[in-house]
Amino acid sequence: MFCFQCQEASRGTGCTVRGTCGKTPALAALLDLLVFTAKGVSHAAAAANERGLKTGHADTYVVDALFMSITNANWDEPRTLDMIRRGVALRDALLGELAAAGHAFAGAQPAAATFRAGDDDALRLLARSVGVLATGDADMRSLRELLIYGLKGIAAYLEHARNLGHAAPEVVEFLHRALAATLDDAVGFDALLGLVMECGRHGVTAMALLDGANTATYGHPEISTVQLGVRRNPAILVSGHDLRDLAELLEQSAGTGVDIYTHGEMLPAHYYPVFKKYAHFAGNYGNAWWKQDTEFDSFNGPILLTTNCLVPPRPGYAKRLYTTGAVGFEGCPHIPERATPSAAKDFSALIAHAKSLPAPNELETGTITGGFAHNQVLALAGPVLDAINSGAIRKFVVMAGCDGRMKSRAYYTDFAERLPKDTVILTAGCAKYRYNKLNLGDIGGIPRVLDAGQCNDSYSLAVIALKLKEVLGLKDINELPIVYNIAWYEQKAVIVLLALLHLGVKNIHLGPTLPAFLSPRVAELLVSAFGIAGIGSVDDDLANLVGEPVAA
Ligand code: FSO
Ligand code: SF4
Repeated sequence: MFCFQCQEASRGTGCTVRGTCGKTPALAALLDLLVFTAKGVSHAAAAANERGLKTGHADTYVVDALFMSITNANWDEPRTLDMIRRGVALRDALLGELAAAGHAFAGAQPAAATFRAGDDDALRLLARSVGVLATGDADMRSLRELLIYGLKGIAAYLEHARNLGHAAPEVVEFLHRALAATLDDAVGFDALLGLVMECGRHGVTAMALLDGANTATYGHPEISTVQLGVRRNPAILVSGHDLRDLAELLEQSAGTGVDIYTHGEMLPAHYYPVFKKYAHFAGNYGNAWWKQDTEFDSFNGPILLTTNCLVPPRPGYAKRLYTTGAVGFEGCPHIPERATPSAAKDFSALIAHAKSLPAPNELETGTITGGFAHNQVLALAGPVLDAINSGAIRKFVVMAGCDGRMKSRAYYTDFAERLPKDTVILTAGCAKYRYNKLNLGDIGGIPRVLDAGQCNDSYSLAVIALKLKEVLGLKDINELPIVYNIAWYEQKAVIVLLALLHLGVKNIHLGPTLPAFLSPRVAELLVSAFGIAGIGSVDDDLANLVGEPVAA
């Protein structure tokens, strides 16, 4: 196997024996083949789009396939094989339609568009030859994968928006075109780089789409206090990012005596007005995704994973772990898709299961505050501007992104703790768990950690920055008193980064390590064009980013 798509790539270069995440070579190969299949589908769909043919099934398929291949999402080999077969059938149907419409592809067709879905053994054999290393040139491989990871992030956001009935056809068209381009040796370094940058533009659209879908459906996030302790009722823990899954579970569990808690990236659901009306929406339990192996154990009740990150479950709670959507794990019950787009998923099995189990063991007590998405922050624009103008707030530090298990991520706790008192942290994503329970105080009533929400809500931070730029009358987003020290882990963070680059943000610090998939040439390009840098010591970075003197 060879995989280098996430921040925990072994030795900072790539996992070759087994994933740091736990992915086996067999699963890694099948996920490679799934992406390869999606490329073949997109190859056909891009041609169909050019001819004005409808590609609805291919659109759904490619979004789902890419989402399933994201780090810590789908761990289920039979399900992956099934998905590969479905893709081949879809691709061939689309190629048939194209032929019937008189379309003739120029030149030899890529293998992704022609391979046959043989038996499982044949697919597993093929899977071993279609991975990342199939692109021999290191720079081309780097750009192709950077583009694909950005597309995976877009796919995740499109899937969530689709679940709420929102679509962006132009982004899906790009997705097909860009994915197809990764099969085409005629698309050289510069053209690929152009697609990577274009991907950032579509990333902004996809995040705006999801923001619109979430807020139109569940209201605008507002300042909220979230309980960290537990009640005495049996309960269900919900993790991942899918708000519609949570909404349906809340509705179906109301009045059953079962409480609902959030874990990891579901925490920001507490900020939405629509969810607050549920008295049994009890609070947040635990921390970021990588702590689930201990925290799920002590929760006692069933757990619903709506998206990544799912860590391979320990035996202690595997029997009460349920998956749905893109996420899956062999042996764990999977809640099926909606029968129709307007139908609800059926969570009755989880609710019945919860009733037979004890209440959660308490991990901590107290509260945390969040809900500082763009609408709420802009509602506070007056006091925020006053604080900036008076110098009470000297700098905003964007510390959005992901958390992970690497010990070196203690840097972020240290950095947050040692930031001067006239700075405010803007955050989104599970990165916040490194500092959201510290008592960092406030500046004239404005908390020093403003949590906008999930990783996709990084969009909110961009909206806030653009609004600040406008009201402060600045020409360039980089003139704002905002610096960026972002933590990344998986591919959704890649699209957030590309989106920020598209918006013109420069000098982003990215850690705890730079992506293994950036070849020296591609990394150098990002450094020279955008000033991207890694992280150093907390002292040096405080000095660089907020002008704090280096400690003696
Ligand atoms: Fe975290 Fe995982 Fe939201 Fe990611 S839970 S790491 S970027 O999947 O999606 O921030
Ligand atoms: Fe390694 Fe990350 Fe790939 Fe898992 S997803 S195999 S940890 S690079």
